[in-house]
Amino acid sequence: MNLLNSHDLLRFFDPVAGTIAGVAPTQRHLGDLHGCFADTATYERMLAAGNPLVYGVSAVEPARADGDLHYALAFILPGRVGAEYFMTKGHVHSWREAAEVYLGLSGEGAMLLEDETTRESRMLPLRPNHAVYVPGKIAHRTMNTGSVPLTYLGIYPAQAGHDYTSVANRNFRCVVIERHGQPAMVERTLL
Ligand code: S6P
Ligand code: ZN
Repeated sequence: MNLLNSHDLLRFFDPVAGTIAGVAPTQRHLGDLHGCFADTATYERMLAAGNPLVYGVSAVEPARADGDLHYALAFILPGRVGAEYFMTKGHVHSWREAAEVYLGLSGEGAMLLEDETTRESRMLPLRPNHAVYVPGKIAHRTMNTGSVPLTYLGIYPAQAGHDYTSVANRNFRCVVIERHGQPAMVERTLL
């Protein structure tokens, strides 16, 4: 097999829309985010009034051989459930050792990282000219903290996979809320 023909060598993306030409985004609506928001009363009220689109992910995942890379361009729309910013479901990689690099492209956001074992949490900014390194074994979730769509690119090993279940079962220890006009990380149980 010719190596140069077996890979998806070139793609064109829109850094403001957060989409890749020829790739249909996987769409996540508010109803797909059950259990993510600490303010369940506001979540249920918003869901009853409609089921808005929250984010979309366009993944380029052509091959799965050792050493291959995958990448995904994502957008998260601006919005909040109570004080909590619109966010992704969040996951840890099925192959726990798989790290990932996020590059902020447009808008303003934050990433919540959580060590699976110690549950130590960090909040990091994600915006243009910011690169966030997500080490292996670290659960990660992204939120839009601004007023326009947040877009970013994530690059990860082809074998990484997504484990949503273990994150959904124990949830992130912290949530990111707007406080005095700024993103702040607080313990979920304190909200
Ligand atoms: C994949 C990478 C991102 C996320 C995207 C959506 O490893 O971390 O492309 O898939 O941020 O988040 P989630 O939690 O719905 O996959
Ligand atoms: Zn990931």
